[in-house]
This record gives sequence, structure tokens and C-alpha cells, in this order.
Amino acid sequence: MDPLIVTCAPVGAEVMPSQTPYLPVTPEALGETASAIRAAGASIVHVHCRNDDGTNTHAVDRFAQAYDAIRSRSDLIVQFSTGGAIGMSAQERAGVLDLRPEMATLTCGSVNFGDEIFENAFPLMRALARRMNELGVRPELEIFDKGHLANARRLEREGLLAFPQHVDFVLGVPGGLEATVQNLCDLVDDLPVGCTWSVAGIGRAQLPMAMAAIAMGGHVRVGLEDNVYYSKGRLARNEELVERVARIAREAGRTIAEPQEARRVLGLAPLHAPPAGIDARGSKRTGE
Ligand code: KMH
Ligand code: ZN
Repeated sequence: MDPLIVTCAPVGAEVMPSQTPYLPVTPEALGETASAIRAAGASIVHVHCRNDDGTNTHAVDRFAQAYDAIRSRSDLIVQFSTGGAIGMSAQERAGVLDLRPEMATLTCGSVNFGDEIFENAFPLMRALARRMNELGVRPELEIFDKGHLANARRLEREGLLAFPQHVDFVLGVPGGLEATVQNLCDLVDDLPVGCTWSVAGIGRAQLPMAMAAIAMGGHVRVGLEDNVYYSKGRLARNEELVERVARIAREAGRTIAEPQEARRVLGLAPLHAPPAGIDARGSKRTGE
């Protein structure tokens, strides 16, 4: 099996600071979180941004500040959200691609999302895929339901995607596919040849889905975007969620990918210059 790639989604668009004190709201807090999750075993950070008051924003300058803060504190693969938040315009969602992150999400279909609808009609999917191709940004295909894989294959037939790709199954969203091992196996069986995959279980499904992925040879996404609890009634810090899946994976005989290994597994270009003052574990070197 490949070394385990742990993605951390530390903030998301929906969780509010009133729900947990551990949400990294500012770019500086995202930079600190990047350093902590890197040390805990993450190799990808999935980025949303907030205003100082905690409300969601997809402003390009805020993403630029976040990118700088993350890169100055870690060598993590930086993956921007193009999903944004419910109701965002296509222009807002696509705008952050101009910053040319290494990766960005490409949600492959619409889905009920609680009482709302997360809209991803084909014209929007095509526009995002086209822009990523133009800018050399690697997509991560977000799959919330079984039909989304069929939609991805349609984008491939239209020449907008080339397989294999890296795919993230987001399971357990109220309105999307339920987080069961059977559903995960069905999705993995349906993947185009050569694709790598991770699973993001929502809420209490985060840990069991991660454990299934560890055993199956897939990869894992954790973080407060998907789940704010470490255990019943006990709020989690992002780095604790990363540390726990890394520990379980090691116990199960999986090694944990460093970001440069993850880049190799995913076919991304290596990061040439590690950030100044950052050691191999993502921590600030002393004396610099
Ligand atoms: N906030 C959700 C509506 C993504 O980041 O690409 C969409 C989302 C997916 O979080
Ligand atoms: Zn997201």
C-alpha cells in the first residue's frame, strides 16, 4: 500500500466559532494550524477562509494571505476549496484559482446539503475544470453521491478531465450518500483505473470511515470542517484528529506520507524550496 496521505480540512465554511473555540479563523491562525497538523502527520491542507468575525469569505486577497501564512510555516500541499459555501456565485468560487494553488477541489455534482442544495450544475463543473486546466491546478474530485462518479466520467469524455485523478469521497452529509463501509466499497469499485482516493466521513462517521480507508489502502481526510468532536461531548483540535488517524495507521502497519511523498503518489511537482526556517516536521527551527 502507498503511505497514508492525511488531508486536514481545518475550518470549512459552515462551522461557526460559537460551536468550537478551535476554528482557525485568521490567516495567522491557519498558518499555526498548518504547522501543528504537519507535525501531527498531515500532508494536505484543504483551505476555506474566514473574515476576522468568523463569517465565511472567498475573497482572493484573504486566500492569498492564508496561502502565504501556510507556506511560511509548512511544506504542506495547499488545496483550495472551489466548493465555497452554499449560494456562492460561480465567479466567487473560481476566483481563488487565480492564485494557482497546487490543488483545488472540483465537486462533481449537486447534492442536498441539510435543508439546502449545494449546486454544481454541469456548466459550473465545466468552467471550474477548464480554469484548473488553464492554470495547471490539480483537481481533487469531491464525490458526495454515487452519480457524481458518472458525472466525472462525463467530464472526461468531454475532454475536461484526464484520468487517473485523486478523488475524495465525502460521506454522511445529510442529503448525500450515507457513510457506510458498503457504500465506500461500492464507490471504490466504481473508480476509473489508477485513481487514488480518500474518504471524509462527516460527524461521528469521520473515525470509522478513516479506519476503513486505512485498511483498504485509501487515504483519509479529517478536520473540523467535517467533525468538531474528538469523542462524544469533547471538542477536538485539528492536530488531534490528524494525530489519531496517523497513530491508528501506524499501528495497522501503514506508514504516513510526508508532503513530498504525497506529491509523488499524487503525481504533483515537488516543492523545490522548503519554506525558510521550517524543518522536516514542519516546525520552526530554533535560532532562526
Ligand atoms: N461548504 C460546502 C458547501 C469544497 O470545499 O470543495 C462545500 C465544500 C466542498 O466544502
Ligand atoms: Zn471544503
